[in-house]
Amino acid sequence: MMHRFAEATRFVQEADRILVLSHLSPDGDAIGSTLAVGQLLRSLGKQVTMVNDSMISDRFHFLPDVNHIFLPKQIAEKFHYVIALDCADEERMGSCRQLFVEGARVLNIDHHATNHGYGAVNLIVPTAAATVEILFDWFESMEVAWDQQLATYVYMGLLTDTGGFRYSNTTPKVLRQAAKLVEFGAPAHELADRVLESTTVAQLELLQRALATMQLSPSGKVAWMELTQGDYETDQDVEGIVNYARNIIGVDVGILFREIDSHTVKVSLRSRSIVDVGQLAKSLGGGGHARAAGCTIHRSLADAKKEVFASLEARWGV
Ligand SMILES: [Mn+2]
Repeated sequence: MMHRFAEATRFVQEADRILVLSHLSPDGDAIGSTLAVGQLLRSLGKQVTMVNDSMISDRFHFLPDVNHIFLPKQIAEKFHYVIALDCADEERMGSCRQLFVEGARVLNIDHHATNHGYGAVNLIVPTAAATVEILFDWFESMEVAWDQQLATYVYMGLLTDTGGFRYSNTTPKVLRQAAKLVEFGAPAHELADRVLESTTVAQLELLQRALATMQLSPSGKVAWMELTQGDYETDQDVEGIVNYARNIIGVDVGILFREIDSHTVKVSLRSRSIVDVGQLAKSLGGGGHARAAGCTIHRSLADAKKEVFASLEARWGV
């Protein structure tokens, strides 16, 4: 890995103007890694433009400099050097790709097992709990001077991608990194409170509607909920709802079916231990991790449900 870090460092050294981006509908790891790399590059005297395809969820608005992450349409120039963070593939960048010059060099830093290495330089570590875990090691290899802000960004990614240090990706290494980040000044309690323990009335009302639709498969191993058009206004309100299905004792797979329009359904998948929902999502044209994944199915809600249940039955017998 050390020579990969050196390659990444060289990539940064040879560029002066760098576009930093992450995946659409960014989560805490995507936003934390974008802001962390932005700060690192500025400290090295580089001109940095941070961009994301989607609006940043309100819950992250307290993070310093988060208002410097722009939408692609707000940026006029095009870039020769791009750092892509937490993006399993180029589609996940959304419209950010319009800001690349033809043949732009990409540094691809990610922890998704499905990432095939679309960059000129690739730092892909599928065993990492979060993209920020890789950044932590890269920064250490550069002997970066940590401050509270940088520690906050990196901690944010660890916190959210491990579900508050509860998921199976919470390794001793993650906890050691987290401990160091708290020593560097990351406000652990405040971050958990703002990001994991806070909700809006709209979010609770949506949860209420979703819970009212909860159903269990005959085996008791699959639980699902559905939201139809008009149930919700923003993607951010939907975050986390799927976990309520997976959390039921005895359930292995929790699913949220979300109707976007009469022939498009977004499917969020969570599993406890048996079903690799990353593989399931991939077979349906999506992606993700073994325990958390998603896909979009271009069918009616009823047909999308049939398709997912048929795959689960055929491949995992649940
Ligand atoms: Mn991630």
